[in-house]
Amino acid sequence: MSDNVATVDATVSPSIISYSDKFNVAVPFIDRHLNEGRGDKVAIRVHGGGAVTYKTLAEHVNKAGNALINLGLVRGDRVLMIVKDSAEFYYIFWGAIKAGIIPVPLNTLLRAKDYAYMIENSEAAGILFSPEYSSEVDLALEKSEYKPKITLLTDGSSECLAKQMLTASSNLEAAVTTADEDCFWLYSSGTTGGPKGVIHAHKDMVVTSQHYAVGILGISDKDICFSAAKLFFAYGLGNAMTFPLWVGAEAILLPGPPTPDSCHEVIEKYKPTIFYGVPTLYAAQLKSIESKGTNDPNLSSIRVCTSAGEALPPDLLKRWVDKTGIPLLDGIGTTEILHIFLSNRIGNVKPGASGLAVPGYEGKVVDSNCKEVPPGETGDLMIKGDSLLKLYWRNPEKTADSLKDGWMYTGDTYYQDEEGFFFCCGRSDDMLKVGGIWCSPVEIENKLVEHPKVLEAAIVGRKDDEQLIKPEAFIVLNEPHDAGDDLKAELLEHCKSGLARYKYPRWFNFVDDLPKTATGKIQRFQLRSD
Ligand code: 3UK
Repeated sequence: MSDNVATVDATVSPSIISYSDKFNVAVPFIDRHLNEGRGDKVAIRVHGGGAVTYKTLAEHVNKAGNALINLGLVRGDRVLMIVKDSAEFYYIFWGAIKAGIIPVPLNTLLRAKDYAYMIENSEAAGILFSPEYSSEVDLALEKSEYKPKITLLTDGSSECLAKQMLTASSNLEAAVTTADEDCFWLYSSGTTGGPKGVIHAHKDMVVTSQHYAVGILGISDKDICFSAAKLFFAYGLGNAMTFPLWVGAEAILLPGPPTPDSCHEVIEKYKPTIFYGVPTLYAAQLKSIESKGTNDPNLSSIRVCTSAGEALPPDLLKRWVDKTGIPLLDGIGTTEILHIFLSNRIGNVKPGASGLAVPGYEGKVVDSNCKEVPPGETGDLMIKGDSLLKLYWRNPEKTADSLKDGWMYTGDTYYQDEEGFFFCCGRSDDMLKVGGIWCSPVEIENKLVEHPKVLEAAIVGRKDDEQLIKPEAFIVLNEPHDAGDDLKAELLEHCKSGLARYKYPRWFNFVDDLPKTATGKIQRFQLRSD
């Protein structure tokens, strides 16, 4: 077998994937398309920007990889990416991988203290960022004890990466790596402790693209993909980058925030065939469509929509399908497993369920002894498959707690019905998913307690009118007589100014005390309204 080849036997289900001994995943995802005659086909269209062909993509990936090497980065170095959805995101991510450097895309909505933590935790050799995020990154670099060798804007300055790429060679030999070797990281958050570095291997993007995108979505080079979820999420990374690149399809990128109006504009203009969203956005899109009466956006190019990040309420699913006639598939994925492993199918959707196991993955619901429970009984969801993280960076305890004999605890509570469909019953910890994005109650509580008038705070999830979870605050004040709408407004501002923008509490309640365990741990479940 030649080097850098993944061979797929799709005559069996699940398809069997094998890898050449030497395997750098940048070659099948980027260079292969030139050998297969797709050089002039469009790979990426940026809303408000230009189009990039597969040939230009391959050249720019090489230039970016060479620029990183020329800047002094070496194999195994981590490079943090705080980069908006853009062609540069692709160049840096794949250029790094091809050069054996490890890209670590970070959530661009985070704040300086989050970035400072990640800089220190990863001991990154480099940090690359879009100009939009300069102020948070500059602050983070000031705060961080650890100083990366290279800090560089992607574009827009005399020293930026785009400038370095101009003079870099457009030829780059792929670093000799193997299918199981470290390839890229993503950060995942938990209720306690800082975010954890999730290490993925070269083969993992092949596995998710083949099993989910080909197996469930039936993606082909005729498809045009548009993901409202950004590339820095594992969900968006697959949707708008690895899936189209695996089959030679086209991706549409929206650099700005995904609002109903901006998404409808992109859909009408670029006519995607696959649209990937999150429940909060589908709810907002429906609201926008319903409020505009007769001028419905033209969504007719879309053959399938996906929903992930948080559970899709059955009523929302029904309203979407009634209004648009487009199938909407709820599926659950995690950063650790990289993409969706339980999913509904086109033509086989059960409202309220996360679906059946995606071929290539196995799922089971277990009790506290790790023993499988019968259908209808609730327990912990465990998943087995070939795209599971290798390990959490410098966190052997968490790695050992999460992985058992090739199975992974997802941290979700589920039950299975008689037909094998999986139903989500919430998290087994207190973490919240708000608009599909992680939200630690502890982080919001800590922010509230920073306010001089707040003695203690607890955050729980509460369902809004669309049945979607948002944070609700319960607050004990130092001086109970301060309670009132003015203080609520002040606390809201306090949270908005210091936290990522989706994390502020939508409801504030002043209470005399918080329910606690004997050891003083807040019992958040006692405060939940459902
Ligand atoms: C929750 C869901 C119910 C669940 C993700 C698609 O969300 C992704 O990854 P994250 O690491 O979060 C994982 C956690 O989110 N969740 C996600 N999808 C659903 N809960 N129904 C769903 N459909 O708690 C899970 O453990 O941010 C989503 C693809 C790749 C991903 N990484």
